[in-house]
Amino acid sequence: MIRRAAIAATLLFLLSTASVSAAASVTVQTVNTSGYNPSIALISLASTVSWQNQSVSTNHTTTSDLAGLWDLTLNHGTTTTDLAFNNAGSFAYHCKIHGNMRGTVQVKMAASPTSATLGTQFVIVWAAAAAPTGYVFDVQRKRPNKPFKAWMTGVQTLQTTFTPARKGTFQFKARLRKVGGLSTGYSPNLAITVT
Ligand SMILES: [Cu+2]
Repeated sequence: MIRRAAIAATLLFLLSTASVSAAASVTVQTVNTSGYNPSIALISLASTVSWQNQSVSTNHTTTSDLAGLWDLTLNHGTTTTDLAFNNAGSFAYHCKIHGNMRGTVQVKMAASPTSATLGTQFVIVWAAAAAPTGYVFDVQRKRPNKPFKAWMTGVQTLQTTFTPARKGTFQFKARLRKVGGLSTGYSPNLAITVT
């Protein structure tokens, strides 16, 4: 799910498939042991979270709550550690040294276009790179005036095409799930509008 220094390649892939641009990276600072600032980092698919440890003497970690996704030491002395997130979802993490330090990385889905007339084919994207080995994606869809329902469950594809059969706002959200195990939270909702 996570790659260091592979952002350019990922972006090229994303642009070529869905014409979606990623937002700039978000910087999360640790000044002392009180927590991560901001505690919620909202990023576009394939964007980067840059953790900056501003402490003179205290090390921290950024460690995914879902064991094994990532576990990095943030060394003291204003060092920076970058991670790119290539799967949509809500990724809770913590510091292994200071248990009260908790944060979340929210990775948005993408669509192209995001608004179009009836009959248009949309590309709905929940990943810019394959899920880690042993993981799959769950994607839910919300039709106009209906609740969210399972749409793609346990898939390994990164995106799909979707041609809505009616006008209105459709929404989507995705998560990463370990086969037979725990999952991340769902991503923020992605909305497309059919006029
Ligand atoms: Cu810490």
